[in-house]
Amino acid sequence: MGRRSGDRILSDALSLSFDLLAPEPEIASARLGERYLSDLNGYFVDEDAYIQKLAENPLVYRVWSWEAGSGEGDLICGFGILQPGKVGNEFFFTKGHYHEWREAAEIYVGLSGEGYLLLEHEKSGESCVAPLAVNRIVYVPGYTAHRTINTGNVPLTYLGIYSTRAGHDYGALAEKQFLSVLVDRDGKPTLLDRSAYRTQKTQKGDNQRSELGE
Ligand code: S6P
Ligand code: ZN
Repeated sequence: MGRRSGDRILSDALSLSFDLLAPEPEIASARLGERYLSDLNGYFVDEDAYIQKLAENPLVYRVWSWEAGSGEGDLICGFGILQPGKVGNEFFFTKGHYHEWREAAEIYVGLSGEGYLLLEHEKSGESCVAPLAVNRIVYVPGYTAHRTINTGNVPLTYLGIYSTRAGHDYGALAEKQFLSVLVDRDGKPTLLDRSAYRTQKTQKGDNQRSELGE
């Protein structure tokens, strides 16, 4: 049974059930993308820790994209599962992107787990983290790079809802990276300036090496 809306009949094809906490989640009629640690080469500050962890090459996240309609005014729903883990002191995260159509905003809905969205404005470079957890939504405005970060011990699951016109621009960030990093400092997620953190890491590395007499 359906009801007419514009040129489309509303039907079961417009409704989807999902369970991201199932042992092997499957989302019918959605496209699955997977990213392993090896897909995040160059993204984490601590390169030694990255190389070490690469031996296991864990799955970092899965995203299903459900496109119920492909017209200009339609929406895509992304279902994300981001695993817990760290590279050095940096929590596992998604690659992060701008939307190709810079004006396109997005709404994230937290379903389970604990984490944050790292947001960075393209023009001002201003950045912040917004908590993403159950019963939390985050509005990502246009012109804003966004990355999901899992700061908990269990998978972080969420929805991201955005325009079919949005598109993804990964290149701009792959080159310059986010200006901030979220690291575990004495058990607390702490937002730090990336370049300062990198300098600190390198100096520590040098000190450790000199302590070892290398
Ligand atoms: C899409 C939306 C999410 C991300 C997902 C994975 O606009 O923001 O569905 O695709 O969180 O992140 P990324 O940066 O690898 O696409
Ligand atoms: Zn997005």
